[in-house]
Amino acid sequence: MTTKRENWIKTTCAYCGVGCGVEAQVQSYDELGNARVKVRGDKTHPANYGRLCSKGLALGDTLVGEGRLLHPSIHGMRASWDHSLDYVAKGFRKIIDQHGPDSVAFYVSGQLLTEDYYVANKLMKGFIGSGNIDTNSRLCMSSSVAGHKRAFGTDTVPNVYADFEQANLVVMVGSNLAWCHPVLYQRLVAAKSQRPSMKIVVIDPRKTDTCSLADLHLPIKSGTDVALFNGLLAAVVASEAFDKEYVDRHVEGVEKAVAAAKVDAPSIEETAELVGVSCDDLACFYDWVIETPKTLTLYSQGVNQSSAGVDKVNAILNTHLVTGRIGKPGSGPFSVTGQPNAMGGREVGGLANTLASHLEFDDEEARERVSQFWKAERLATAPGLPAVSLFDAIAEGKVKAVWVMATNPAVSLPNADAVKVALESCELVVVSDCVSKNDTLNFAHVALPATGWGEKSGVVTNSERRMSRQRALVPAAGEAKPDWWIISEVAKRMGYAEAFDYQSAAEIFQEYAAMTGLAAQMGRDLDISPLKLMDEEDYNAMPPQQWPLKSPDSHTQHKRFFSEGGFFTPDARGRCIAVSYQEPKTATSNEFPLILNTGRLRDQWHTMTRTGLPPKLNAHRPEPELHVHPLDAKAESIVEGSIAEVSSSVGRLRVRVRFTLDQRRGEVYMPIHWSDANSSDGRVSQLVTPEVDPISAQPESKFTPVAISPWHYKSCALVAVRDPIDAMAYGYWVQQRIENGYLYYIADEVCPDQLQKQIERCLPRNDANQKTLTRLDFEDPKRGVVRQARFEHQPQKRLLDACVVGPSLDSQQYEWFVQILAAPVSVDVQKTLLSGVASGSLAEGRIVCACKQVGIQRIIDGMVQCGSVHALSALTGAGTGCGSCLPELQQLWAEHQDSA
Ligand SMILES: Nc1nc2c(c(=O)[nH]1)N[C@H]1C(S)=C(S)[C@@H](COP(=O)(O)OP(=O)(O)OC[C@H]3O[C@@H](n4cnc5c(=O)[nH]c(N)nc54)[C@H](O)[C@@H]3O)O[C@H]1N2
Ligand SMILES: Nc1nc2c(c(=O)[nH]1)N[C@H]1C(S)=C(S)[C@@H](COP(=O)(O)OP(=O)(O)OC[C@H]3O[C@@H](n4cnc5c(=O)[nH]c(N)nc54)[C@H](O)[C@@H]3O)O[C@H]1N2
Ligand code: SF4
Ligand SMILES: [Mo]
Repeated sequence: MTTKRENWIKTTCAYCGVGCGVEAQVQSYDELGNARVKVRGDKTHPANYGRLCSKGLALGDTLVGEGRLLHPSIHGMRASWDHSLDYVAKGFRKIIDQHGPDSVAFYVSGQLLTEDYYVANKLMKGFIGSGNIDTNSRLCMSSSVAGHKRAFGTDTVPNVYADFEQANLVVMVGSNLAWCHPVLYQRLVAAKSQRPSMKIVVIDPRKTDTCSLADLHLPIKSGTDVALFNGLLAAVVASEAFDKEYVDRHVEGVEKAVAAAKVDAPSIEETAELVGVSCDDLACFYDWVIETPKTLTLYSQGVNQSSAGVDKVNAILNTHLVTGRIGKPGSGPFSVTGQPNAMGGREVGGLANTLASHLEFDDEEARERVSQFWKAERLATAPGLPAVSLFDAIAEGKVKAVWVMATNPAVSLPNADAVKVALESCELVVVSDCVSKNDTLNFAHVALPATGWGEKSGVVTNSERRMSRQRALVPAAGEAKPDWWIISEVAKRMGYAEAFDYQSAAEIFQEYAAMTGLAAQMGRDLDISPLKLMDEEDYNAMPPQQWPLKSPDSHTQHKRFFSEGGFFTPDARGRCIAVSYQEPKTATSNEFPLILNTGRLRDQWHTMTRTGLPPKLNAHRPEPELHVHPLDAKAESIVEGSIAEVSSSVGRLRVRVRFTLDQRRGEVYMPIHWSDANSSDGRVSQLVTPEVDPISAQPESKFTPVAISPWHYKSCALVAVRDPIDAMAYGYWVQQRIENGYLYYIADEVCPDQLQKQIERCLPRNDANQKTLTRLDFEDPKRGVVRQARFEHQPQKRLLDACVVGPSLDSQQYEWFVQILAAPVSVDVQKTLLSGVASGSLAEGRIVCACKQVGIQRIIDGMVQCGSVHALSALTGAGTGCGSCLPELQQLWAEHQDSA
């Protein structure tokens, strides 16, 4: 084994754009070759200084063989690498020869490493000669990219994480930081507890866990951010916060922007009315901004994923430009990135409308230099298709071959059913992934196994422009290969051997670093050219460092942009952009009266291919739920905890309903994580209409008009099994990975008796085993519920499977099912199965704290003994791991105080 046992290897987290430093230690390997890997935060890493969130801490538990794609296949048949690479190269070559370079495309991802991304971009734009490489960052960061370019001349994030600690006012817009960037949130919590005078404002239509830190929450109507920030712009320019000197020296376009803002926001009353918050709250927000030079505005998908995404971004940037509060300690606009290498993809030019290295297609000199640098045979001369149009073009047969890498578009693109139809009709679909099963792989003609986190090695760049190394910890699973290798091998087979003859990731990184020198010479912001001198050893030892990087050892300072102007526009002045509030492209109607908002959960990552594996990450929110204001639900005769049907103009699905006052009336919310791989109906993007921002082409993922209605099912079941069952036939099902097995939430239109028979038929039968099985049936005639369990006696007594079937199941009562296969067969288990009422260790309730596995029941019981959240945390253990559940603990505490 190549990994040294005692050594802690420094690497970077696989998930969000915070880019936390991780230290990992391989402890041992089991007989199946699965590594046991211990993970802790890297105290020396400037992104997290040792902290990790629940997902980061569980990274070691995702390094399991289960579900991995282990070897290449063509049309479902195992194939050698050699044959598969030839097949892909020939397939692409043939289509290009017949139909031209724009008849093929790559659809890539912010989960690729910089080296992978660089090579993919070079192959498509430099050698195939098409702009048709786009990335899932289109769905994520493209509005911020476009907004930055409009205001700054380049895609530059001006500030750094250290500003979180230095700000006196932090405004979070469309960001659920507590769940999506938990370690940054913890930095804010720590800063505020040290300096309670620091103020926090959250602007989000929903009341999220992030609001538990907020001094002010503005639950604006979805989509109205431009009006809100136009109001702010009008207010700041009329106040002492207007920095005339900075504006005179460094900013253009202020007058026009302010004039447009005043049309939108003639008075604070009218703005408050439009955005749907109280006049007092709005005035308070504006006053705080005016009186606080150290204001940091942090924003994310509530801003970007909108048909007015770019305007939202510029509305925010305008307020910073006119106050000169940009790139200074504690003040500036801060777009936080989503994926681990969202920023790296933007650097290399992975978006279809960027050429390479922050250089643009419309710049002839840039094209010439890039062409020379790459010795490109036929450099693309124009931008390619952005994601949504790309899949339209596939459906229309204009794009005939697509290679999908490290993303799951059949789940994550809007109008996801149409994406499936497009893939189905495509002549050649190649998918590189780490898992053997996801919704996109269902359409792959060629499936190529890629190395995943813990196996792969390269560079990622986080939200503050800091590049960190991901390092391999364990050997690749099966025949998996690094993405850069797969792409380069195909490139060689397409006839570009010289340009893609890479021996290592280090070599690619050196080339990329050298290329940024071109950009720097042409007056761009991105420059890491000194790193081209690194040799393999330097690369392996590379510490986290931030760009721009004028010399290899300048990584110790914090680097900010624009405090003294120096924008990357022809006249070096920043631009205020005149923007006006526009109603979202699709309006609600009588047919679709509610607005569907979509987003993330604390412990899941995207389509769950990794975070769906460790049972402890599934316990917090085991089933997809639609959050609805009770009055909206009651208006449609929908009951709390029941399953409703949700429909939009493009799709329809069934989902469990949860009432909450955290939703505005008229708006509902559903998480993005479930897919066909683990549910009948959880793929929320099948509802999302494919509207995009006219400038960035980023989809409007947070605003789809929908209707809800009750689904009249007659029976429900929970089934705990040791191996997966085929649940396809049921009207509604969700699969959850639990300790030692799987749990299925099932509902159907057949009566309970019939459902029970169906379930029995799909339970694993092993006739040889029948003699050693005990089967127990418990009936609860009052509730019409049947509980059933099968015990195995050899080789040891254990519960084989268990189910409960009835006309309706109050989920509160059956949370113990999650633990049933992990519990030893004790009196508690038998009693619980008999009565349906949990006792002993099964009485935990829904899990709140993922690290310490503390359930809601233990927390509620603990409240009576405790005088503070702190004491409650100490008593129950909740929040003493990564701390990501502390906001929820605080909410529960507040609710408890209220009811007391
Ligand atoms: N746990 C977890 N963390 C993640 C991820 C994950 O999958 N799971 N994914 C990562 C990725 S790739 C990304 S991009 C980030 C996303 O991070 P965030 O952007 O913080 O996450 P979201 O939940 O998508 O959306 C944020 C909030 O925008 C609000 N919102 C919706 N519409 C509007 C609006 O019109 N105006 C305003 N002001 N707010 C609105 C939503 O209610 C939601 O609470 O998270 C990253 N971190
Ligand atoms: N409705 C709605 N839709 C959304 C969003 C939303 O808020 N609402 N958010 C959007 C955003 S911001 C994002 S970022 C996207 C995310 O959406 P996706 O990118 O589609 O989601 P993931 O599950 O992260 O898909 C990554 C895939 O790559 C695989 N993978 C992981 N590592 C590697 C690797 O190293 N190499 C290769 N080849 N494969 C790898 C994983 O197994 C997985 O199948 O979803 C977007 N879609
Ligand atoms: S905040 Fe959590 S998910 Fe994000 S990088 Fe840090 S540990 Fe990973
Ligand atoms: Mo994202």
